[in-house]
Amino acid sequence: MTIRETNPRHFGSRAARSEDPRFLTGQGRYVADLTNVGTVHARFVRSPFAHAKVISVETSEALATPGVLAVFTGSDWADIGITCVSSYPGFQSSRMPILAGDTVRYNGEAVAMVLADDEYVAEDAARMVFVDYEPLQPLVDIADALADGAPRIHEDWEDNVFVKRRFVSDGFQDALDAAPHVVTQKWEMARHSGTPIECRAVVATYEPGRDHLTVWTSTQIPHLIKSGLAAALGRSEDGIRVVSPDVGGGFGVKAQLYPEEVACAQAAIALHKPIRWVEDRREHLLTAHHSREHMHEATMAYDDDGRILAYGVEVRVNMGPYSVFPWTATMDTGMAMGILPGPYRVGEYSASGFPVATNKAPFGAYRGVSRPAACFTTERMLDQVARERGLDPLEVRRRNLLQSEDFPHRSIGGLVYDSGTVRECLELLVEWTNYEDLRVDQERKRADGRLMGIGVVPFIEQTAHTSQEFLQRGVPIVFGYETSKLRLTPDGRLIISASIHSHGQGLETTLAQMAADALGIGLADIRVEFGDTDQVPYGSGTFASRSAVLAGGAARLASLELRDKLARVAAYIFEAAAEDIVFTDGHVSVRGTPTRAMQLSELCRIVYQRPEQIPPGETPSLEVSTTYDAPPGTGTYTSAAHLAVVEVDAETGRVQIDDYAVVEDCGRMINPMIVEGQITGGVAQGIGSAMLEEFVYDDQGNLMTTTLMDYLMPTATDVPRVRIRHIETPSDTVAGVRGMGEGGAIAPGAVLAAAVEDALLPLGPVVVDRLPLSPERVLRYADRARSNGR
Ligand code: MCN
Ligand code: SMO
Repeated sequence: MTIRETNPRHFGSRAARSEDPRFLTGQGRYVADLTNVGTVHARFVRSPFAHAKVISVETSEALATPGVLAVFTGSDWADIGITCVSSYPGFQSSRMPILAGDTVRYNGEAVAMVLADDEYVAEDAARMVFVDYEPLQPLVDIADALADGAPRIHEDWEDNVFVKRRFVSDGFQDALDAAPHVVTQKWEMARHSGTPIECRAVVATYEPGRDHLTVWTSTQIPHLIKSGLAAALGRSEDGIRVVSPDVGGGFGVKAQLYPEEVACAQAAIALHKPIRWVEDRREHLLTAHHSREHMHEATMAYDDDGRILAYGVEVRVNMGPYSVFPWTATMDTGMAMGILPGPYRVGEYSASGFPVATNKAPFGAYRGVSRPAACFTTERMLDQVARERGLDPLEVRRRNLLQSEDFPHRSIGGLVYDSGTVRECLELLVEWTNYEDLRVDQERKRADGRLMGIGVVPFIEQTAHTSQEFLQRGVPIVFGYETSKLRLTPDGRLIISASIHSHGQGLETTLAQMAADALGIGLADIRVEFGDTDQVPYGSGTFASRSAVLAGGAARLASLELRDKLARVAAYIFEAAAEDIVFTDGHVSVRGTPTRAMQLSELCRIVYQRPEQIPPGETPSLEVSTTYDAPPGTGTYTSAAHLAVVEVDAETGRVQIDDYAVVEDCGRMINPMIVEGQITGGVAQGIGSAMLEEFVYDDQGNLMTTTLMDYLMPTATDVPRVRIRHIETPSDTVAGVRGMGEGGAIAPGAVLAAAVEDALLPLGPVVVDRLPLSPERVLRYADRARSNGR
């Protein structure tokens, strides 16, 4: 798409984030800040068992507690639930209850909801709901659920797999059979999640006179929550308004409909009172959807030079018991099957995907969705090839990477890579970090008995996934587009209403930067609003690194249309040609005739308030709504390469990250400072995934890590300064932008595992096959390396 250049002044600048003064001075407005008169507080009674029959729920003592208004149980709402069915043939459907009925299927599943006029009373009364459980055999791990004779999570299912999918290219088996070398290896990534600062929170009100429900909820996807609530409650969408105010981090965790949202809405309808539920951290760790628990069995056939001949992966993901809305239970397996070939030439490919139902908490999105696991497996496989062929890991990548001229590339995983500079990113990274010198330094350190390791990983980040991609994934809602509505006020200020949302990404700033230049308007004169389904156009929300491309693209297109209209009006007033009207710094003038000029605000006032002065046939309005659907394909792809240098202490298991460097190409950057912030934040989360974060369950399916004392997140001392350089290759989207919000989190697992494995090499060879690399696990790898080295 070609777009007229619009005198870039704000687009591309390192503008300070306009939302930050609000956030940094404690003036953000979150769901928990809402105070409605007469609010009723909700607490949930949650199952202490992973799998059990619910024999009875005794509520009378709780109900007798002064201040308690109501207690709901599964039998009250037996007909309400969340169902999300994939269109893949054979998909076994599940219904996520709002409150569990006769069976609980994970530790923490809500069994009853207690409503009281005080939060503490609600909490105390929740302890007086007595539930009689009959424990059933829990299916904790993937192996438990797949074992012969395993009990079924859902009685009407044939087995515990939501759906089995397989892809095998025609020549795969022959290539495998004929290959001179084959490596096979199992890879595992621990269950963890996004863990935003703000936990979930819901306030719901119901006006019986209008039969109207308003639900404030901390979500990334307000319109989809509305659709999901309408379906779950059997109500029409016009009777529901969903508002998501400031969101204190989403990271994917807030990109699905939760039973608590439905429960609060239903309680508001039942009681005709405002209902408020603010999740605590324990509930969050226990029940806000988890992610990442992948197990891959990979086989790679390669030639003497380390070139990939065939690649096969069986992907199993521990999904918990239910298919979540709107993603379905196939989100991670489907995405992995598509993206595993990554930026490499893979001629023959086989992939199977088994989303496995278990008695762990439900599984949803987390920054990178499946790609951290896919990147981990593919990159770790290449590291094994390198070692077996006696090649430098960098060299193996060079031999297999797609070249610039290979793009656009239809991957054997079924994706269409629009363009890419992954090779250029890798070469710049290698040159910039003096890779050859790092290897020399490593030799010197090894001679001194120090364990230094280097990991290097190129990858592509699929972003702004299009309708085609979502169709391919079999999800019930196809999210390919977004809408931005631009309105100029009579005093010349611009309001952008966007269908996406912002939860820390800086979109209040960057959407303004996308629209500012066409109208010659300053960022201080632009307000961006999101999150209120009554106020902003329909759209699916912020996930899949799509907001810059889709909502930004829509804002850009709308700004050009508004400019055209203003130019026609100004041309009429100035008796000039519309092409000669220029917009700069809040002024409208005729090119080359500076005397014929007026303030933008004056022009806007004329349109709205002196319609007799505008050209005949023009409407007195300055409002444009534009929907942008990204170009066909499966999204626009960002290229990147990450490098880490670590030093391992084999006595304590401590891994010190001495350097972390990133080169990426997300096309034209709207705001390089924000892009760098996104990369740094993503890498910090990736370091958490790689080194620390793990939901540990015992063999009965009880979650052991329910506080931030035992679920460890990275802090400032765990994250080095991330060094970043850019390449800017425009894509074919509006303004040449590619998404990038997840990329930082995709590679760190693969990079750090490679670096640790490399560091341990002087002790002996070992395969670092599982994350996170806790000190305990590093010590085990060191022991294994020593015994392999003997
Ligand atoms: N940007 C830019 N130039 C580009 C591309 C992006 O300036 N070429 C800017 C964008 O304008 C936007 C930010 O970078 O301000 C991220 O843009 P984009 O890649 O479009 O991603 P989204 O805005 O759609 O954000 C979603 C993405 C996802 S999927 C997760 S998960 C995640 C992430 O963003 N969650 C986050 N980053 C997060 N950052 C914060 N602080 N909080 C979260 O919850
Ligand atoms: S996990 Mo991001 O919300 O796609």
